[in-house]
Amino acid sequence: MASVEQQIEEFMGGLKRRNPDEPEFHQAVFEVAESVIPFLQDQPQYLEARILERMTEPDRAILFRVAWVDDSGEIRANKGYRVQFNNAIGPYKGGLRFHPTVTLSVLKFLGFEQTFKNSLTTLPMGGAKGGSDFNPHGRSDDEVLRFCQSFMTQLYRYIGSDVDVPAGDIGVGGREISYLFGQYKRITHHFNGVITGKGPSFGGSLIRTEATGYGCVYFMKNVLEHHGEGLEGKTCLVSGAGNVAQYTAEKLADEGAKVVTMSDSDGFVHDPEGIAGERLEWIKELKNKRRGRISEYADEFGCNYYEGEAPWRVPCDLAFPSATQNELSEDDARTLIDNGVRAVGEGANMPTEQGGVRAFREAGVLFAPSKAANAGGVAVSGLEQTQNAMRLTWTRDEVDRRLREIMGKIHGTCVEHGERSDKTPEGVVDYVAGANIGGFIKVADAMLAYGVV
Ligand code: NDP
Ligand code: 2IT
Repeated sequence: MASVEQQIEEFMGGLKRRNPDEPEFHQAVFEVAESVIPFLQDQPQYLEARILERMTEPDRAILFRVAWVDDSGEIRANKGYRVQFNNAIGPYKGGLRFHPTVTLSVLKFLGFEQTFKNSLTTLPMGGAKGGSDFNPHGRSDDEVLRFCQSFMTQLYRYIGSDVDVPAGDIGVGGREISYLFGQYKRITHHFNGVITGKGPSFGGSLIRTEATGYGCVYFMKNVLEHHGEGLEGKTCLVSGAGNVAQYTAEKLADEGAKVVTMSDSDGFVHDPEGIAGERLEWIKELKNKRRGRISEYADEFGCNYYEGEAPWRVPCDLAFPSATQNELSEDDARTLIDNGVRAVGEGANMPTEQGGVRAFREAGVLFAPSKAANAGGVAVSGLEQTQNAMRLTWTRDEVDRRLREIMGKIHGTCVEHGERSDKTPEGVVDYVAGANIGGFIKVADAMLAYGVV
């Protein structure tokens, strides 16, 4: 029998041969394989049934053309995608991303991770991801409307409230979800929970907008408390200034922590006074309404702006990468460790490069991987589906209570499977292993039950 390391290498060799030129997908699978293959050594039922091989092949990937007309009357064509990764435990569920960096590799990594994340939430949701290389930056509302209508005209036949339920992600917020749902309804005449993140007047759940950021902070609170610490008084770095970053910052301030940075793709602002209260409201207005740049914050509040840089060299206790994948390199991780970082909560999906993840785990930094830490968003999407199916709405307090409870359960699952890891020092839970193994088991058991599918 080959050693565990050889088995991982062989597995990854096969995956790379079958999926050439998909570096993000390889990275996401490697992180899982590294935790799950050692676990499988005592689980012959999963090994014999080749569950991991099957779980790394999407059920299907749908590719389509999105043609639309810009404001100057020019015809444009973008790529559209929906990767339906795995529906073993429930209808496909996952966001749509509109960003010029979107490729099949990016959506496969996201759909694969989503399968594990959704399994961790305890709700019945499979994994999917979709989107387009369309760039909404600088586009008028009319252009975004025409694009969304064209996108949905292609997508609608592949989704449904019991089939596949999209939501937002980078570049897809309340405006885009409304345009997409409006077009779905117009084509099909169906008003149902086919998409989540809707406005509160047409079936959206309260707290969905806040859920990813709030959930990430609730998860971090669990992590710190489990290790005998708390959030109060902690200095925090947040990257990004979008949906996840805004509500991570908001909840951190509520919990008595201080957020000193936020960023966008042009650079970051460092505000030692703390980004909270009216300063944070100003950022929401800037990003959600005026759609401006984070550099304007530095002019408004008289603090420093660093063009072309990420915030990771600012000394802190906690770091929350909340912008995009691979935004925190191994070097950044070492700088954070040298500066005494205690914990990292991944608000974005796979924001830390592989070498960075290894460095954090080896150094005993409490590292909360995205599958677990940012699962609050999709969890409240799941609660939106529940409310839509029941045709009623829960109060803010009710949804928030359920979100806290779910983040606590995810934490418990991670501890159960990550407590006795040899990848982290004694006494430090390995949340990477915990999330990967915990997410895997439920999906794997369903696939075993179905026979050969
Ligand atoms: P938004 O579009 O609201 O915000 C994205 C932010 O990240 C913006 O500040 C953007 O800056 C920045 N950003 C995007 N791409 C890059 C890049 N290539 N380099 C540097 N900065 C970049 O997206 P969300 O807040 O919704 O998503 C952020 C992350 O969180 C993503 O990884 C997403 O997958 C993940 N996530 C989102 C969930 C949700 O519910 N929305 C749920 C779980 C995870 P700029 O404006 O300059 O582009
Ligand atoms: O990455 C994610 O979990 C999301 N973008 C949210 C998906 C959802 O269906 O709410």
